[in-house]
Amino acid sequence: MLILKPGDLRYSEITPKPVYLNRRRFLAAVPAALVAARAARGAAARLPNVGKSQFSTSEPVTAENVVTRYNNFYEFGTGKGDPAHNAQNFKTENWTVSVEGECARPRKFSMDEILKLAPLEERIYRHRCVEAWSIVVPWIGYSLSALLKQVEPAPKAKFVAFQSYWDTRQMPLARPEIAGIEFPYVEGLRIDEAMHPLALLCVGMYGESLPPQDGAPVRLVVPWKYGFKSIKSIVKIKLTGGMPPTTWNMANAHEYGFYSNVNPNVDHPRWSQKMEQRLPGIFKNHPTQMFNGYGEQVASLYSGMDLRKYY
Ligand SMILES: Nc1nc2c(c(=O)[nH]1)N[C@H]1C(S)=C(S)[C@@H](COP(=O)(O)O)O[C@H]1N2
Ligand SMILES: [Mo]
Repeated sequence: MLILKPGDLRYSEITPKPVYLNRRRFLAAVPAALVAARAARGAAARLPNVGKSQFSTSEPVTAENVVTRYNNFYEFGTGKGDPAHNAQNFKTENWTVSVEGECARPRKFSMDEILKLAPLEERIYRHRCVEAWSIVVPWIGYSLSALLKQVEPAPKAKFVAFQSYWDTRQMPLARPEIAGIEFPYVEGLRIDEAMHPLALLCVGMYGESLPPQDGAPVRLVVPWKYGFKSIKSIVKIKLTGGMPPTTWNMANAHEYGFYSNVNPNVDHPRWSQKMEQRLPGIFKNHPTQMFNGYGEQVASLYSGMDLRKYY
């Protein structure tokens, strides 16, 4: 179990967290039946065979209990502590992601298939919310490009549209009149942004599968853009010819553009973006970097573009 290749891994067979904790405590005396136990509904589970990544920052990682208790996931409430509380019983079994649109081989992927598609890597990325708080997170996944290549994007595909799960029975707070945004949550990238190796299809963090409040079972992480581009709990990915609508742009186009690259030189209409609050710190005393520090890798995607106009 501990030495499975990625191809041997089934999402339903990932060791459930209580078993994993037990194993750490009683390593010598683990009954085989316990090791083989199926993941309980929604339980965090250890991901085996996670490689290191050349894209990781060496900055100190933010504590897991900070990152998993301070969330934006409006489907589960707008308070920072709401998702950790309200998403606990989020049911994600039999999850599929439909990848469709302008491509030769549109199809649905199960989580088992997604976990086998490419070797899992740990990527320690800076994450910068447009609200000016930031964290450093050891995400687990692989480049989104690996999934997109599976469906063979057509030359007509110029953008990629993403859609989150939405079900008001599981997410009673996911209503525009409560959350102030439309649902389902949607996001988008230009195709070259989506194919960039830094754009991460993320299935875990801190060595385990994603907890519900951080976007279980699969989300996007786009580290050079403001956090709201990193859409959670993805059910649909569509290759499109035109620029797709995005949730925060629809809510307030003046404040949130399609690109939303981290940029300390372009202020939000209501606050400066020059500095950030690195959690669990309480002061905005950490300088924000252009493209969140990923300019060397991604700046060429925007050469010749006026980043004040394309904010
Ligand atoms: N579906 C969905 N995805 C979402 C959001 C959301 O409300 N709904 N919030 C976004 C915002 S604003 C941020 S900062 C990040 C937060 O990710 P984290 O809670 O894992 O740190 O998720 C993004 N993805
Ligand atoms: Mo955010």
